[in-house]
Amino acid sequence: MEIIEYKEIDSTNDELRRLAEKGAANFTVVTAKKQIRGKGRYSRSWESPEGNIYLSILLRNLDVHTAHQVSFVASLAALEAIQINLPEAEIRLKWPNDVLANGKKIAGILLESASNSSRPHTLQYLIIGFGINVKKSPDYATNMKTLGNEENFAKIKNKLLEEFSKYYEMWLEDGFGKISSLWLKNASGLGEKIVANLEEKHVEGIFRGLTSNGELKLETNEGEKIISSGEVHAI
Ligand code: BT5
Repeated sequence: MEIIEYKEIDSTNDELRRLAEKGAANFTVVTAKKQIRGKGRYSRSWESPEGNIYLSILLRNLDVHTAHQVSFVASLAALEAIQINLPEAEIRLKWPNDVLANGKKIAGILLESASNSSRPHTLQYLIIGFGINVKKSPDYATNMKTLGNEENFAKIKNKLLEEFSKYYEMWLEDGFGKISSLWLKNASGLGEKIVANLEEKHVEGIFRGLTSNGELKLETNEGEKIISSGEVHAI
């Protein structure tokens, strides 16, 4: 595993994409102390001052149909890396890929992929970007320092990479089943009423779990609905 560290970069995901286009190997990692244009999903921005962790991992040769399941692998790794430093806090996972500490967002994960025109069933690469708030966060979110830990960046990063490798191996060997049940054990809002804000409408229902492929199962007044993308909020 090669780890490339920057003091400052536009976005660790963007840098890793540039390196991937030049042939960077499977499991190349990019980290930065600060990002100038940190990104969330749907072109949102990710506040990225110095004092937090910004880390992206490159994976190659994944199946197009199951690659999105790596977001659950990544969430579990982030959970472990945060929990070890905040043993007292309640760490929960929010579909599809947020990590909450005592109910507030402490980490976000962004998956970006590139397809392969000559091999349409295999991704050319997948980039998994982690933003973990260690010392700083926006007012509506939280960070490790606020929650009382003695932050040690190297320890958190090493734990994140170690746990990611462990869960990734588990996923490669055993498929999504085990990962899914571990994720559900730590999920926020299971059995509770939530609303999924899709592009054009809002769907309300009880969060009943995940499908075998990682979609969200909602029990609504019109029966079970499967949500494969979008936003979910507790109501
Ligand atoms: C995410 O997006 O949660 C994915 C964030 C991924 C960031 C990492 S950092 C390393 C790598 N390089 C990048 O450029 N990105 C990845 P989303 O679910 O769309 O959430 C974005 C929303 O979270 C924003 O619209 C804000 O409301 C909120 N937000 C922004 N900065 C935050 C922060 N530092 N902590 C908590 N919430 C934040």
